Amino acid sequence: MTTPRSVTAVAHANIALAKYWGKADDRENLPAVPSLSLTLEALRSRTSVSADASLTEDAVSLDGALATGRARERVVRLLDDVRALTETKLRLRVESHNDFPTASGLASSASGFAALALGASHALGRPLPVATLSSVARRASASAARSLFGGFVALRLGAASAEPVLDGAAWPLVMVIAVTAMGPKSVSSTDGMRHTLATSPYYPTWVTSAPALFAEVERAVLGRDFETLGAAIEQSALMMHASMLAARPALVYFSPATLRAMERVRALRREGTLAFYTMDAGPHVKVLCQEADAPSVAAALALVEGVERVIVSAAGPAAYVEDTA
Ligand code: 2P0
Repeated sequence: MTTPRSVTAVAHANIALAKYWGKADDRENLPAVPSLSLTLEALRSRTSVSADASLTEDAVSLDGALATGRARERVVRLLDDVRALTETKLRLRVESHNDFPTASGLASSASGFAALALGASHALGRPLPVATLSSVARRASASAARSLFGGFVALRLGAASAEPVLDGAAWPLVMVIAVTAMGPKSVSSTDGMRHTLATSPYYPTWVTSAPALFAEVERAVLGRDFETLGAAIEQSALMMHASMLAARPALVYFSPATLRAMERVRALRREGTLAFYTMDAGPHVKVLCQEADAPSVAAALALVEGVERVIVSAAGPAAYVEDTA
């Protein structure tokens, strides 16, 4: 144990290659399906946390604005988990910044809660094992469990925490993100999952099909088999979206630009460039390709009508503590 202090923790966002959608246990926030993701270098959350004995409650600021309501509650609940594990009662001052649009389907909750869990345990002077931090982050947002680790990361069915599968440097794939709209998404992932579970006749099929797809994605990653990986990640994303589309009312995260970008990726393949798409709870299209093809894939996506910006990212590192004050 060390003394409480001020720290800045950094965590990178991750994009799932085998998707998580749906919960087996709402209270513990345990996913109903296994997932496997790639942590991304280009998207990060930087979270400063300091223990402050003069505070009577946690002070939370997100991207420069004081957090209130549900956003603040989720942060405080995570901090309560870290306080319970570190046997401290100190209140914390939290300032978190993302270097990409928040709540737009670019996984801001994943990197944000991962950085928060790491920063809080260090600020309280009791760094926790990474598996414990991953489990704490999972309770706040299941995808956040994966952002404690770098490269290819799995959150297995029933597991409390995520685990690394393959180092990013061992297979240097690139994710090209076609940002199609900057506005906040209309339905949060948590609400969208609840709605899909409650009303979609395709949800049970998604849940029973996902483990085999996850296994195929993991085998393809370990075997560095890009064509099999690509086919499996597209099916995982589309099967997940099919479950949402069959909900009542339908949950549609695609915009016209989403469909245009997907078609551009299929055309790239017809032209001989291997690239594969995945989409999350937002309209952006994330395209996985091999390193040498990244410039041409990025150039092609930038020309798609409705694509506002293209972000090119290599695999990113595990979450880390940046500095101390
Ligand atoms: C994923 N997504 O595997 C999937 C694919 C979006 C689509 O994890 O309710 O913010 O906080 O556990 O982790 C986004 O959902 O949801 C997500 P909660 P989370 O990346």
